[in-house]
Amino acid sequence: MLTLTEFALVLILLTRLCNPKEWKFPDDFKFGVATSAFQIEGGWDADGKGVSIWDVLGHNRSVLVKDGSNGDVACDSYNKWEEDVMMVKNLGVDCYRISLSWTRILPEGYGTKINPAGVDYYNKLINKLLENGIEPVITLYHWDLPQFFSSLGGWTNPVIVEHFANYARIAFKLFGDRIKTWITINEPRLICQMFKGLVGDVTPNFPLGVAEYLCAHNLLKAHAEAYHIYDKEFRLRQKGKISITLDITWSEPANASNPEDVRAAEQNVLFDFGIYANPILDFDYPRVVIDRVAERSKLENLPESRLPKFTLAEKMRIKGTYDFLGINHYITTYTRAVDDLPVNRPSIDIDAGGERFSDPSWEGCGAGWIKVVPWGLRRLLNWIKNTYRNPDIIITESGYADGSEVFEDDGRINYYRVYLNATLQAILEDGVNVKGYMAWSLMDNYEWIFGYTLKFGLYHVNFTDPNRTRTPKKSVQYFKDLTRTRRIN
Ligand code: PNW
Repeated sequence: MLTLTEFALVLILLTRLCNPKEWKFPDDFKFGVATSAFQIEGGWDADGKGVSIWDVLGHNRSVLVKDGSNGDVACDSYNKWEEDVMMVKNLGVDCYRISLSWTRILPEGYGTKINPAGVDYYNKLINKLLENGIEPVITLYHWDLPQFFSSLGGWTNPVIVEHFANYARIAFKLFGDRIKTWITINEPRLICQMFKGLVGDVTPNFPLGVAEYLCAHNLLKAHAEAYHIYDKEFRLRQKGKISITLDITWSEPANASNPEDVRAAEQNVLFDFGIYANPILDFDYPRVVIDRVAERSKLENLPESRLPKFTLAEKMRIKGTYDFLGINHYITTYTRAVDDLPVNRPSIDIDAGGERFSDPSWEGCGAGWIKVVPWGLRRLLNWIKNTYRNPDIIITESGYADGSEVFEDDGRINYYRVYLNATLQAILEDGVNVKGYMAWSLMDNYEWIFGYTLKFGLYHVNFTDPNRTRTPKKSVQYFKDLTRTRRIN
């Protein structure tokens, strides 16, 4: 005779056998690869392009870049775009995420003086992708701010909102007839917290703990304006979707049975990610962010909170401005609760509290800040599902860096295998609505302040060769098999 438990186990086994859930990506799931304009195009002053803050950083302050390099030529995609399209096609992916260079289209950054050569470049690229059955996914802003806005304080100045809206409208008008997926802004956290709304080498008196919040505030408004312009003026005819891409670092409590650690870990996610996600997917900034910044501002004897307040009308205008949620994910850390640091100089890190660390046993890669922790991705996907009513999610970046030239890139292959498996677990076992996964990156490229020292590409690029020759790494074959079978081997 079977006991009740044994009977239950046999029953579960039988149901599993009769209904084997196919370990396969759903038919509507999209695979893709991603790049961004400044990191690959080069042609920094070609055919009437205007100057961006990253051009200026690379020319005047390249000491800030690890190898002293700039993006003047980068992967030379301004000239080699046809080859890029063939590389994407070879992978068998459904889409290619690129970004537009604001100053290639509007050299001055503001107004309506459009550069025809820039428009021509993106038209050719978009059309070629479509001819080859690849969907172009377009990010309007991937960090290359027109230099003009820099002296005005970049994203910390509210005038940016109308100028971004103006640029967005021009882009929808020029290219929207062929674009089904738009992303307004890539990774506000990095723009505001790492680069302080500019490019990051801030002066000693820079208002830390203030500028980051001003930047976030303006950026959220700019995103919402672009969304509403699309919604009101273009959606009916163009029938696309539009949202934002937020980067999310997963923060796991150091000790899950210690409520203080649990609170500290979630607080970190809310300060990094919720500060942008909440106003868009819920309403206003997260309560804990509002309260903590107000409380600490008071301790600092400030007349009001360093976190600006939205009016009710603004909250309403930002709420719901997403057709899906784009996320970029690279990092998982543990967080433990620590006593708040004394009031000294304000900083967003102190506002967020807690202490982050990673497990030394986690496998690393060329980029010290990336560790291979696939369960972090699964947890964060579930957290988003539970916190924001299960939105459609597109993973718009995820990737692995080598610190040197590696062609037999088994580390990268393993990374994609385990991260894609975590994605599949989230979809099939947890019911998270993940609709796509884009690998960062199609090819090695200009990795911001790391210059050309970090290699994220599926294709290798030879940066000492004037031809910028591209060569497939072993991971290209892995991706071809993945997109053909839609299974993780
Ligand atoms: C993203 N971090 O940046 C960007 O969207 C890409 O342009 C970039 O090339 C890619 O990730 C790889 O770095 C990030 O330190 C940079 O947490 C740094 C972090 C996260 C994202």
